[in-house]
Amino acid sequence: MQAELDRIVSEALASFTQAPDAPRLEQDKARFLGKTGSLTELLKSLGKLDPSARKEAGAAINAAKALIEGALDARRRAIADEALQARLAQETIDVTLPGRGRGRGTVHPVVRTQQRVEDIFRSIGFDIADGPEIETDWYNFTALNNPENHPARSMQDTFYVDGQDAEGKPLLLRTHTSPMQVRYARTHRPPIKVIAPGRTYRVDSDATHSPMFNQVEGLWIDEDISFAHLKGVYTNFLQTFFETDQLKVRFRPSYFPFTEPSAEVDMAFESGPLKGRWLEISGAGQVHPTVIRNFGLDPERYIGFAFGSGLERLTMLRYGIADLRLFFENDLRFLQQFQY
Ligand code: 2U9
Repeated sequence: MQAELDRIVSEALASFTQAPDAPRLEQDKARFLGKTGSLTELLKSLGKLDPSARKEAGAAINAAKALIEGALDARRRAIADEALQARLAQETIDVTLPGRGRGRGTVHPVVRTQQRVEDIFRSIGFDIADGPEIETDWYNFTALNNPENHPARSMQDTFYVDGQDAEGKPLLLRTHTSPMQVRYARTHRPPIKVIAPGRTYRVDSDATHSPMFNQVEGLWIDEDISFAHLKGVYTNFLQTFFETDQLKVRFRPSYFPFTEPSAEVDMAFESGPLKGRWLEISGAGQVHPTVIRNFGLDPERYIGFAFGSGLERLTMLRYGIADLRLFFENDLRFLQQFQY
């Protein structure tokens, strides 16, 4: 009996050691400890022995069983440990590497200027208009008192696109944001107090002109809005936008078909690197009676002012940017400087 047990134990220990993985180990276990395993068969045969021999043999079998189970457990742990070590070796991560981060985008500086302008005018009760970039001749030119033969209407100055309006006239890319205000004024009752920011298009391309640029125009129409209101509102706007009271504004007589009288607006910083230099910043004036009539209003009753400024120009002066083309090149080294 003992020889038989020794043989089974050494056979079990040898096969456990050679088992390459957990499934094979469990199969091997069944050969010794399973229902028909060799050790189990020996246990079953105990019944045939007389009681004294049975006790001795039972103790010997249990000792052998304990040896086998101990070896089995040790091999199970060894296999699990080997598997863990293999996974760890394969899945090494360098926990000292910096995180990848997702990179935060920034708002384009010209868009940021548009947001600032909107915030300032909203704070004094102006509405913000929106409208189409493809316009009709009437909204872009006629409503604004441009004569039929005005050079701005020529193919040299304006981008025309395929298609035509109800009058059979060709469609065009708006050359200013004014048509948005005409649309707004024709659908709202006075007081009309609105700004219209957005993209505009002109056939023009050099160091200081881009075929696409952004404008903001403003319009305030009521029964008693004067040039004095224009001077107050626009001076206050510039001082808020540039965050300084050290800023002078002057209005120089000029001409536009849609305003009468008309003015060029200049500003000069009283401190800083641009100190004392007059800079053209905008055009403005009292809205022409013909334009008021095109709103569907009586020019004998309603009067007010309008102004127009380039958003790229405002942005360049605010940040000290010398070259307009930087806005359109999408160079991240430039754009990333405008975080806020
Ligand atoms: C309506 C009536 C009148 C808007 C005005 C200017 C003068 C002007 C330029 C500034 C720089 C265009 O971007 S720019 O090149 N604008 O000089 N704009 S008055 O007058 C209006 C607008 C809308 C209904």
